Amino acid sequence: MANRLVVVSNRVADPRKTAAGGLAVAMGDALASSGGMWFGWSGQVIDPNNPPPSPGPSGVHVHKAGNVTLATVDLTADDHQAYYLGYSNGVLWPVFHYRLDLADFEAGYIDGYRRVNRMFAHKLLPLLRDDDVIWVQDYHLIPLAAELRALGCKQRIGFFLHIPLPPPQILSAIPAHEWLMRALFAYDLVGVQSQTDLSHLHRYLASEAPAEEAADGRLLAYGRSLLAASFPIGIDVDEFVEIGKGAEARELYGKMREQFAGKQLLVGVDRLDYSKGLPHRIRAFRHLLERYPDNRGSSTLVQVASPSREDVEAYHEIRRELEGLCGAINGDYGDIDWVPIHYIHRTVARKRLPGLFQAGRVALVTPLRDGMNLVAKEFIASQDAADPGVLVLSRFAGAAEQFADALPVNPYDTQATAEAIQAALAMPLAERQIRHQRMLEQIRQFDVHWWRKSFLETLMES
Ligand code: GDG
Repeated sequence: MANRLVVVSNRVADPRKTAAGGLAVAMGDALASSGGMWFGWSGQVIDPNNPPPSPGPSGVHVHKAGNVTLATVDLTADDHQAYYLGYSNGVLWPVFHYRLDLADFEAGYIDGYRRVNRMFAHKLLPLLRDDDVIWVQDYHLIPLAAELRALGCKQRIGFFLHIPLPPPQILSAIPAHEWLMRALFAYDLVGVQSQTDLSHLHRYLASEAPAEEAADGRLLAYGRSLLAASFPIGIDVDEFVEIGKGAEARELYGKMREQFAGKQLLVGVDRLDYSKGLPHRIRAFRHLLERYPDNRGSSTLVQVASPSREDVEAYHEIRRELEGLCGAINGDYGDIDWVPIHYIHRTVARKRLPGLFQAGRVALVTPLRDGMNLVAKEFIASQDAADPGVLVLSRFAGAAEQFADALPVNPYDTQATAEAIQAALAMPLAERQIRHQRMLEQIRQFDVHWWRKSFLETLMES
């Protein structure tokens, strides 16, 4: 692509550094291959009455990272509270994950959300070139294109939603839902993770706008047209395989083999987030020990729950609940020489992560809702094809649309989940091999390079 790529997301990461995962990896890959600019929040919260030395008259910090320009802006404490904690993570994140019960529709939040999106547009516009292609990421920035268009921006702008898009009945509980969904029409292309999400968008617009579908599949509403499609995000399979061959991963694998010799290991790796279904998963594991006592003394669950958004209240509760559940199982079932659950509330270095996946016989990926879930793909990429582990996967993860060869579970049904875990632990080698081979083909075909290329090509043709 000859045009310069400009990625805009809430946070920005240096693509040369080994990133923490998820979005950072995908964006780093997209930018590093073509060069370009990455614009977003610096991560700094400032006091407007006592600001730190200004980055310049524009208020934008600009750094070069190889062939990528990183341009970041600071947020005031009020903006951080209303835009980031309040609206993005206190309204959009819970509602888009079907958790209306956790949403806090306080009126002031949406003002902050609009204010920061407008501020982003004002700071970004002077940095743009005529032939730039702009790719906006995720729920923090839904109205950004509308704000840019209001300032006269004519460049192509695409949007990708990394989290699920809920059904119309849930979406329309957001007081400003119409404004939010109308804002999507300022984009030239809107991408979602799954066919399910896409069908929800169509149904919402058909009933609320109401939109009509044109012959070419575009949605016509609000006097405009919208091209929307699903682009399931993938991982960089080769990169993950390479990390898996590195010293740090091999060392962790070796240690785990030694520490858990003769045990069947189940692994879970998630941000500590209520969407990931961790308490349900722990209850299913308890049920497994109850229903299939042979697992006592022989099966161990290693659950990494990396700290996330600790300044949002709902996250404190899930942490307490999880600690209570794990402690109770270890107390009730553990023995001097066997601990059922190793629960780790820390971030494991990315270079070590494949070692943990390699040691796992079964991966538990059981979110209550997930846009995609990259951990499922990283687990498959890490397995030894000659003796692979089994993926137990929630039917409510976007990844479930791609993985017919995982063992599907309804995470709310803890008994059935326990049965699926037992089936995974008992699965014969030949079946494990064939399932793994087919899932590996999937993640290789639909990897992160495919995701980037197919989104950007569609945007350029739009
Ligand atoms: C959002 C959507 C969508 C986790 N713990 C550690 C760690 N991780 C890494 C994983 C993986 C990434 O973080 C998590 O990605 P997920 O896809 O599982 O989930 P979200 O963070 O919620 O991401 C999701 C994704 O965006 C991409 O579109 O798939 O549905 O919610 O890479 O490995 N990495 C390290 N230590 C940890 O402890 N290093």
